[in-house]
Amino acid sequence: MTPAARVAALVALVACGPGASPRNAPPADPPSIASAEGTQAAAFWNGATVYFLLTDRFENGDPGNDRALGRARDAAPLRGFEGGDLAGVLRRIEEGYFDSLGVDAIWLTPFVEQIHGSVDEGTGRTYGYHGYWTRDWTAVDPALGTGEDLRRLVDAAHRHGIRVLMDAVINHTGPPTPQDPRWPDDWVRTSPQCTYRDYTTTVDCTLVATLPDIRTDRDDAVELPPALVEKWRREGRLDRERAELDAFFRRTGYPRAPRYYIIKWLTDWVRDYGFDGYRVDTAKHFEEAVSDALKREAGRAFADWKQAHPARVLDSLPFYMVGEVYGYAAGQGRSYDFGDRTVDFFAHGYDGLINFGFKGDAAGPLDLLFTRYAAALRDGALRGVAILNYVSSHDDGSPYDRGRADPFGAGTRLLLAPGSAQIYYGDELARPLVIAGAEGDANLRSMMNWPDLECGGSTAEVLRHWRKLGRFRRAHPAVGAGAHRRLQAEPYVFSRILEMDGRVDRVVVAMDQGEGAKTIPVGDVFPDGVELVDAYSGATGRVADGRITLATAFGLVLLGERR
Ligand SMILES: [Ca+2]
Ligand SMILES: [Ca+2]
Repeated sequence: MTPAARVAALVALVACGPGASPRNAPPADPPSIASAEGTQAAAFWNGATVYFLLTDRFENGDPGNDRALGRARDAAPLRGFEGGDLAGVLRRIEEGYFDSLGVDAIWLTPFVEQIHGSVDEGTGRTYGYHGYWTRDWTAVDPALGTGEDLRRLVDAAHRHGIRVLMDAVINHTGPPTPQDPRWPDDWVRTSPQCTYRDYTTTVDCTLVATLPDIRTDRDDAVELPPALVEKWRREGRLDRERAELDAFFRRTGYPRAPRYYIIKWLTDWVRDYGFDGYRVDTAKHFEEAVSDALKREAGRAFADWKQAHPARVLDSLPFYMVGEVYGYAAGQGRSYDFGDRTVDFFAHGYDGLINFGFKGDAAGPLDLLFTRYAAALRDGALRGVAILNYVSSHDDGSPYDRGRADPFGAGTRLLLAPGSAQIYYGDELARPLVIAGAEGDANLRSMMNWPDLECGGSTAEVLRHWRKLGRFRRAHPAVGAGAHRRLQAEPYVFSRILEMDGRVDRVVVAMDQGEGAKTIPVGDVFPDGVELVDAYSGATGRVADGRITLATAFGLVLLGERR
């Protein structure tokens, strides 16, 4: 791929779709973050918008699967399966909901088969509706749909030029219950519980009391758990699964240790369905060798999928892995401190990390945040890697603006910040984060508030705001990945410029403007005579004397060249 083609792929994001010529990445090892391909990938992902949703809580596309597995209806409020499913996500993809928000990638909560029973961790009886309580890594949970539903979802997303990130859990199994036997002792430990004092008390321990910790440290061979053997025999696929495992271990030469079984199962979804990346759960609770191997095998699986489906390949971007290192903040650079040891997760398979510092940074001066983030990502400690910013999430009980007092301001901050933007489902509809009767994280996970949108009013206005920003972001990778410069302090005006191999994307953003006529300095970003369009209002004008005058009804102006 020539440098110019690489830039075209980066800048013309929307143009990447079915029918684009396949450019298969070299299959062997994933590119290192220091490589040219890695730099291109970091620019893409920092400019990208990722939509994170809980499949069970987004849209019920198939009421026929709501009672799958006969799970009891005895959960505490918002702690059982609520009916959302893969068919519901597919429906929204096909109707263009994600396109309308400028979404580049959808991150689905884990869809693999969950425990059938429930546990109470002190916040009420809870089922595995969230997907983080695995029972079988090789099956789709029937309450969310079928393998065919999953295939349709990924294919439809790709047709829309949208990538799909799978949520990969490797640190723990689901909790044992009367219906869900504990995995054998050579697979898991059930004590001690993590105390987070140092590396060992974060890694070699159970995350919470109920979650058996996979023995990711072991290298000696283990047998398949008897319960899984029995399940697969019942389902008529035991021989096939065993043969596939034999082939995997023969090909890779890995020992038959627990982590490699799970890596085989996780990467099969990539090879068979074409997932474009992983969001890796609880990344600081297992050894770096695990993420190294997971990335290596996922990269191979992705290359295999591309080779087998040339017509469906989006472009040459390599497999992407973003980690959840709980508490990591962009300000920490590349060192996460366990107390007795620091780890550079970016050197162990992760192209990006979730930025738990954004919500705090976003509460401070905006130009300070923008200046620091852009500098770190472009020329500083985070050069060549990505961060994923968020204002709310599924397990952050102290999000930015918990009361949804200003969903417009939250959208402006998130979607104009350097780095990837994570829209958590409902951020764009001001979905409430405090729910009467709900305990703990259930507050953050209500059913998507589509009815509020149908009512119009302020919810529809909030969505319009997020859509304009999201589409501006998608059209202009400079927003998330470009160099930042303040052009005026008050009212605040700034520019972002992304140069890649001779092609340049430029934007100027003006905030806190009054309604009506406004004059915005564009510095030397755009030469006199150039016609600019304001993506927020649709107004156009020409630059004269280093400024542009427009009349719009809004305080926010999003300027780029008319294309
Ligand atoms: Ca359903
Ligand atoms: Ca662990």
